[in-house]
Amino acid sequence: MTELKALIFDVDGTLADTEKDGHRVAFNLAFQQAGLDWDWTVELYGQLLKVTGGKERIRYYLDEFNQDFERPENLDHYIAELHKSKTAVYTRLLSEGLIPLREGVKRLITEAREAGMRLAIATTTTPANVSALLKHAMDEDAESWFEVIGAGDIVPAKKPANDIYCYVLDKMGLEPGECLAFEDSHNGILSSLGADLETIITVNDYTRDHDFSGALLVLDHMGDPGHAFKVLSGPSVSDSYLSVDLLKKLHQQITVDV
Ligand code: XBP
Ligand code: MG
Repeated sequence: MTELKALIFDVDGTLADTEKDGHRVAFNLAFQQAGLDWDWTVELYGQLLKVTGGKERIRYYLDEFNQDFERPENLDHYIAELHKSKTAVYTRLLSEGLIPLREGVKRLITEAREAGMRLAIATTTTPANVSALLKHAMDEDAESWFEVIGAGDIVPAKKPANDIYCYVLDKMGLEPGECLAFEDSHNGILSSLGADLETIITVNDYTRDHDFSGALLVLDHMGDPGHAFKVLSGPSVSDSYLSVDLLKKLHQQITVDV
């Protein structure tokens, strides 16, 4: 039987609810700083999340929602600069402790480390954003807990492409069957399943109604002792929170079933 050796985590929406009150706010402040009147409301941002990656999302906004904007000659450069200032704002917001980790995240990651499990990150967000979140919301040294941090433009294609998960697996020298992935969105699970990774989903307000076909388990959150998760789809489990034991049991079931 294949042993469960590693856990690979998405960041935005999975480790923390970063989109509505973090990334969205940072985009709007960067737009203001650049003298733009663009306003990404909570509702509009939900539509913009269809496209992953901040630079890609700005371009999608101009293509689909703001065609009247007079584009500068070098649009790529303009977007890159705008995005740079968005990253500066976003990391500042994180350093002010604006975004906490989601329920159960730190507990599960701590338990996994103690159990000797290998840990990695696979995300489309900019590396500086991952560092800031881990440092300010998890632990001063949390970045060092993760053997590989696959983030941002390190791969040619962002999620829903499987590139970032393939990159992480390759760096770790692991087969997909030795790992579990954690995601929160349709684009995320397309990416992880595209790399043949069994995936556990924790939904959030933006992703609750997404299609999670193929997920191993869909939960409202990871749960904690005293605050049980709700299983939204998948096998019925008697546990009330994600623990290393439960992950091993789920993984064993898949390996036995195959
Ligand atoms: C996260 C994203 C990112 C962030 C913005 O998706 O889509 O684009 O919203 O980050 P996932 P940057 O959780 O699937 O990785 O602005 O740094 O690109
Ligand atoms: Mg996500």
